[in-house]
Amino acid sequence: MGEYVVAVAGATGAVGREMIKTLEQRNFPVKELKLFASVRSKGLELKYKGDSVKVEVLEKGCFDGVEVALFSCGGGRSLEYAPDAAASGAVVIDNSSAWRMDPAVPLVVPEVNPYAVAGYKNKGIIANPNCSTIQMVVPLKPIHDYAKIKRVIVATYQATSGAGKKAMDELMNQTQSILNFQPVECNVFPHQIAFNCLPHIDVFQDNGYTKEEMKMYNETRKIMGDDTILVSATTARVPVFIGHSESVTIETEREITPEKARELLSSFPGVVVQDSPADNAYPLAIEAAGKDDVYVGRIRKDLAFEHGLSMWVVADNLRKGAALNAVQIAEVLVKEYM
Ligand code: 25A
Ligand code: L14
Repeated sequence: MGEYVVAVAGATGAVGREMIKTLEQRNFPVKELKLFASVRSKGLELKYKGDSVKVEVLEKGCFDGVEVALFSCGGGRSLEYAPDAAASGAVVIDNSSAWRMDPAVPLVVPEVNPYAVAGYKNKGIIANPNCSTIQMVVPLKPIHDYAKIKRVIVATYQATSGAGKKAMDELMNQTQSILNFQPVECNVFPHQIAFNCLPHIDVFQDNGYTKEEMKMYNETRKIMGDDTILVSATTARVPVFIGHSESVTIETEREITPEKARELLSSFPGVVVQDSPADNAYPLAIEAAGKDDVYVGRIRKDLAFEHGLSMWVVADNLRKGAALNAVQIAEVLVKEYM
C-alpha cells in the first residue's frame, strides 16, 4: 500500500481535530498532511505524530497535489470547495449534509455498505452520514439482514459537541453562570441548554419534523439500500458534552428474539453489547466518549409491536459519528481503489 497526501479542511474544529487524532491513531498511510481552516485559524499549529503542522487558509487551489481530502467545515464550504478539490484530483470525504442525498454521491458506513465507496468515481466525492444516523444503522444492519426491518421509531439525546466547539463552550459557560447565580447567555442554541432538554436540532421543515430528523429518515434508507424502511425520529439536545444516546424501537417482518439480537450484535464489527440490567450495566455517554465502538444495551422485546425490539444505542458522535467513520471510509478507498 502506498502513502498519500491527505488534507483536513476545518482542521481546527471539534471534528477536524478528532480527524487528525484518528489518522494518527490508526496509522493511516499519510505521506504529507495539509490542514485548512478559516482565516481566523491562519498560522495556528496543530500536532500530528509529534510534528507541528501549520494551518493554512481554505481557498481555491489549496488542494493541488492532495489525494484524499477530509472535509468538516460546514455545508456552505463543502458546496463551494469539494468540486474544486475533486477537479484537482483529490477524493473528497465530506462530513457535512451538503452532498449526502445527491444520487451520484455515495453515503457510506463501512460496516454497512463498504461497496458503495466505488461510487467516488462519479463526482470525486463520498459523503459521511449524519452522526445520529451512523450510530443507528450499524446495529440495524445485522437485525435487518436477519428479520427485515419495516419501521424504526427513534428518539435521540444528542451531545452539544455535534454543533461544534462553540456549542460545548456555551454549555460550560451557562452551567458556570447558573451555579454562580449569574444571568445566562444563549448564542448557539435557541434556549438555555444547561440543566435543560431541547426538542430541536437543525431547522424545522414544513412537515413538522426538523432537518436532523429527516436526515435520519432519508440517510437510513440510502445507506441500508432499502426504501421500504420507515423511520420516525425525534431528535433532542441534552446537556452532555460528548456522546449521543438513542432509544431505538424496531418493527421487523420476521420474529427476532432479544437473545438472537444479542447474538447477532455481539459478532457484528464495531458493536459492543453492554446489556446486563441486573448489574446496572447499559451504555452510557460518558463511557462511550473517546471510544470507537457503538454500544448497545437494554435489548428487549417491544410490547407495542407483534415483532418488535427496543434497545438503547450510544456512541461518541465526534468519532464514530464523524471523524472515525470518515477515516474508515478513507481506509476502504485507499485499500480497495487507489
Ligand atoms: O458555517 P456553518 O455551515 O454553520 O458551519 C460551521 C459549523 O458547523 C460545525 C462547526 O463546528 C461549526 O459549528 N460542523 C462542521 N462539521 C460538522 C459536523 N459534521 C459540524 N457540526 C456537526 N457535525 P466545529 O467547531 O467543529 O468546526 C468548525 C470548523 O470549520 C472551520 N470553518 C468555519 N468557517 C470556515 C471554516 N473553514 C474554512 N473556511 C471557513 N469559512 C472552522 O475554522 C473549524 O475548523 P475556524 O478557523 O473558524 O476555527 C474556529 C476556532 O475555534 C477554535 N476551536 C475549534 N475547535 C476547537 C477549538 N479550540 C480548541 N479545541 C477545539 N476542539 C480554534 O481556536 C479555531 O481557531
Ligand atoms: O448533519 O447540531 O452531520 O448536533 C450533525 C450534528 C448537523 C448538526 C450533520 C448537531 C450535523 C448536528
